[in-house]
Amino acid sequence: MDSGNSSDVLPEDLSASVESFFETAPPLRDSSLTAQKLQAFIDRNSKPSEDGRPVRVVCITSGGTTVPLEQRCVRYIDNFSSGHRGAASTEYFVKAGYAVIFLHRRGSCQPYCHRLPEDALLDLFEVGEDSSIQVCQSHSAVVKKAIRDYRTAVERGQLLRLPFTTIFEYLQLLRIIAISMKQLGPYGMFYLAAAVSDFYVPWESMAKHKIQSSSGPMDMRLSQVPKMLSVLRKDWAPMAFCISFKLETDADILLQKAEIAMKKYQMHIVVANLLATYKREVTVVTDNGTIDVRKQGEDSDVEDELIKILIDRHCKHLEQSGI
Ligand code: PAZ
Repeated sequence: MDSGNSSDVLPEDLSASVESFFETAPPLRDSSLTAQKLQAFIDRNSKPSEDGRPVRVVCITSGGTTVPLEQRCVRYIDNFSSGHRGAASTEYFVKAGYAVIFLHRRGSCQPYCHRLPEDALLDLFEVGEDSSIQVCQSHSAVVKKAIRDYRTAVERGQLLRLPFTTIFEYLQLLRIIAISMKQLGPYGMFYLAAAVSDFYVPWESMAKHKIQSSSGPMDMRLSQVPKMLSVLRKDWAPMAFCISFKLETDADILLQKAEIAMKKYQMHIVVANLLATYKREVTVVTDNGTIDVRKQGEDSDVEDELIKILIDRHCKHLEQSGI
């Protein structure tokens, strides 16, 4: 049984840096509207489903966070992530009956849309002689499927999309989501695939206006972003099932780094992937071994296999939680 003994107190220095991060971050725009939408989504999905079983809810994070260098931001540091993994994973979780909170970078890949042809949007349509607009025959099957799948997910109340751009927005939203999901206990899951900045410029020490090149070469000191995974596990949603991702470029250190992250942040699973191969293979790292997951064919997604394994582990987590 997961006793929630991950809810030990946080080290004092971490608590202080977390508090200072949130106190000094620029406030979220529309935070009360977001909180309302989130609560309505969680309430709807806290009720048992038609088969009498409680709905499982997963928060999927997707895309990279930015670190602004100026308060009126012209320049920023970015993190590598197209959002493809998060978008594809959302579809597989929805198909398996989960409700998904899709916390994504604005402009990154979206569930169902990313299946559409990569052609320019306007190449998908044609204007008929009567001026009606139609999808070109060559693309109609794929467009119909994307629309149907998307509408079904939304109509069944299985998909809530929340956007972020900066590290400040991302962490504030993650905190609101996690605290709202606490009530779901072990039925809640976090699938943290976003590429999150490790360093940032605190808002109060950030240049207010565009940094001028006429001032010559620039020296910049970045602060460390507090390790929020610990806070998520210990404080925000201690009973939830937590999966984080580890991306490396050096195969020799990947598994070791994933195992360290798993222990340090008390993750249930860390999914390890290499920049050179992450689209076709990942390794699931658990406290009792590793599982290599590969995509099964040219038209398949590695996420299809991955999500099956994670759902199986989540079921075991529910059993161990005495549910
Ligand atoms: O978004 P994407 O499909 O282009 O890439 C996914 C990924 C490589 C960002 C993800 O699998 C991942 O490893 N995220 C965590 C990155 C990190 O270690 O910070």
